[in-house]
Amino acid sequence: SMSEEVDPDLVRYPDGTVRLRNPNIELMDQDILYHLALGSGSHDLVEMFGDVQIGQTHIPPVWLRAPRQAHMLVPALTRVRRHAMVRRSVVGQDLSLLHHGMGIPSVGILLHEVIKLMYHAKVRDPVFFRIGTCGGIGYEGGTVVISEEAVDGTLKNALELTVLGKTIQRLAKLDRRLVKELKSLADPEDPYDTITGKTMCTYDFYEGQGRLDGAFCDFTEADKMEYLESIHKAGVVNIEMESLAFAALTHHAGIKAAVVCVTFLDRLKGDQVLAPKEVLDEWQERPTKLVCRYIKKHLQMK
Ligand code: R2B
Ligand code: URA
Repeated sequence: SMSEEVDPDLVRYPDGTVRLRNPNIELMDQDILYHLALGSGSHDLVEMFGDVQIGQTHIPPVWLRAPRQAHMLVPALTRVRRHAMVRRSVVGQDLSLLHHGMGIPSVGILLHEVIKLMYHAKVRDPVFFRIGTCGGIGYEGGTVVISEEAVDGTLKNALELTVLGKTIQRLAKLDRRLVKELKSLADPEDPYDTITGKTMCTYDFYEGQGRLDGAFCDFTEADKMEYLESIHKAGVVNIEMESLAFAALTHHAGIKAAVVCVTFLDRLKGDQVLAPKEVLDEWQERPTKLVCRYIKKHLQMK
């Protein structure tokens, strides 16, 4: 059965700190956030992260080299393990999580631990962003897409996961006001479009996204185009591989979240990512720029 609307009292303490929907955690002596290389016993998480307001995941590696954003980013702390790197910026209250995984399982692991990190650190009303790349449906490479909601490959607005042998569903909703605010921060002078729409999230880059150029392909180009045109008609503007879990798990946790991705190609025109690396690197800075505008605006208010 589908998870219902989230009751605010279930996910927040009166002071705005994150309340976990898991009674087990507070009964544990310590909680090891294995993939973040942090632990509630080994680290003073309140001291380290208690003032965080904004969290970003899946920031492209180019972030580390983007000179215009460097002032946002001097790391106060870095922890590296297999999956993720946590960085605090000196300006303050934002937290970047660079992770190199791809797809729903990877971002799901990360979100469990980052949501728990917010709880242990007693962070108030955090806002999460996923920044990344995608294929556009009818939009040329370099277009910035803010997701209105995430849907799976059958256009269902929910994440399905199997728990104890049963399939459960969690609504993949995103914050509508945050979408509007981000859209308003797009600069008309930007030499590219910033658009909003539905984001399709798939379990595969090739067959799962209707590509003709994988190791396998059991459909025709006409089948592919019919499918892409049909999802385009249904309001899908881009396809990527993490938004469903990101939207569903943040919504379930009652955490305000947004997904901002840049298109690397127009899937109505092809399957291969043809743009040169320098061009892709510049495109990847675009969602980061938009989110930086949001961060600057909100941190200045404090
Ligand atoms: C976008 O790009 C990756 C696949 O190339 C995947 O992580 C995603 O969502
Ligand atoms: N990422 C995806 O998941 N799909 C694309 O087409 C491009 C980037």
